[in-house]
Amino acid sequence: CDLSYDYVKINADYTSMIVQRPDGQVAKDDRVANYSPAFKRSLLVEALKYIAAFSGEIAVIKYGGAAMVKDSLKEAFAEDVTLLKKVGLKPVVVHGGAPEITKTLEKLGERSEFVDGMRITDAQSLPVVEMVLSGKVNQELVALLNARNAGAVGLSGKDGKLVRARKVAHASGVDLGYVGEVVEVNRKFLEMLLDGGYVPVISPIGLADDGTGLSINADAVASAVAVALGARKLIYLTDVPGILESSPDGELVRQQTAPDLVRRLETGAITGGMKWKAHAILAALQGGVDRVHVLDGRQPHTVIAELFTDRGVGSLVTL
Ligand code: ADP
Ligand code: X2W
Repeated sequence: CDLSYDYVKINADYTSMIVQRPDGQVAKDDRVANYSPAFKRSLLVEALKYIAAFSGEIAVIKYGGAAMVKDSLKEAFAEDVTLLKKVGLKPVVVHGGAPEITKTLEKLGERSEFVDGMRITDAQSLPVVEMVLSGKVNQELVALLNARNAGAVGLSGKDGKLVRARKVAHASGVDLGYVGEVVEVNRKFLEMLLDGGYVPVISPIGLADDGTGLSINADAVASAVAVALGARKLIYLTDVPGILESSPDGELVRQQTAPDLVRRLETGAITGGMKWKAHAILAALQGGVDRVHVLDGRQPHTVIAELFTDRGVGSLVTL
C-alpha cells in the first residue's frame, strides 16, 4: 500500500482516510483500515493470544523441495522458525529436496524415475540423494537458522538412530531400490534436543536394521516425527496455496476434517505429491496431532500468518 500521500486525513474510527494525491486529486481510500493503528492493535492482541496459547508446544514443520528454490524464501523461512523458537514454541524442521536431487542426478548423467511419486533409488543414486539431502539442503538450512542463533542441529535419520526404517514393498511389485518407510522415531533423542533448547533439522534418510540407508518421502517422515513427539501442530509448506478443490486451479479448501480429506482422495480431487501429503496428514491426525496445516511456501512468512491470526492463510485439517 503506497501511503506516500501529500495530505492525509484519517477518520475517527480509522476505517478510511481522505488523501490528496500529488496531482491535486482528493479521494477517499478505504485501504487504511488495514494499516490503521486500531487494526495494528487488534492484530497484535490476536497474535499475542496465540503466542501465549502455543508456548511450550511442539510444532513440526515440513519444508518442501518445491518451496525452497528461492534464496529469499529460505531466509524468510529461517526467520519464521527462529521467531517461533524465540516466542516459546519448540519447532522441529523436516525438509525435502526432491527438485535439487533431480538436478544433481541430471548433472551426473542420471535420469530420475518415479513410481507413484517415489524416486526409484538404486545403489548409484542413493549416495547422491544422501549427499544432496543430508549434506547440502540440511546444512544450508542449519546455517541460515544458526546465523540467527536459532540453535539448529542438523540430523539425518541415521544420527542417534533417529528414524528406523524398512524397505518399501510397492503394491505394483516394482522394486524401488533403497526407498524406505518409517518403523520408529527415536522420541527420546529428539526430546533431549528440544529440552536443551535446540531446533532439530531432519533430512528424510532412514536407517534399516542392517545399517543400510533408505530414502523416505519427507512428508511421511514429518508426520511420523509429529506423532512420536505428540506435536500440537504439523505444518506442510509446499508450492500451492494449500489443499485445493482440484489441481491446479481449484479453490483453496480453508478447513476440512479427516473424512473430508479421505473423500477428496477417493474422488481423485487430490493427486500427485498432495496425495502423499494427504496420507501423511491422515496418519498424523490418527496418531494424535491436533491440527495439520498446508501452507504456501512460495509466500514469505505464511507460518507466522497461519499460526498467529484468527483467519489463517492456508488449509487446516482436523480429525
Ligand atoms: P512439495 O515438494 O512441496 O512437498 P509436492 O509436489 O509433493 O510438493 O505436492 C504438491 C503438489 O501436489 C502441487 O504442486 C500440485 O501439483 C499437486 N496437487 C495435486 N492435487 C492437489 C490438490 N487437490 N491440492 C493441492 N495440490 C495438489
Ligand atoms: C524423496 C526424498 C526427498 C523428498 C526423493 O528422492 O525425492 C523418495 O522419493 P520433497 O521435496 O519433500 O518431495 N524420496 C523415496 O521427499 O523431497
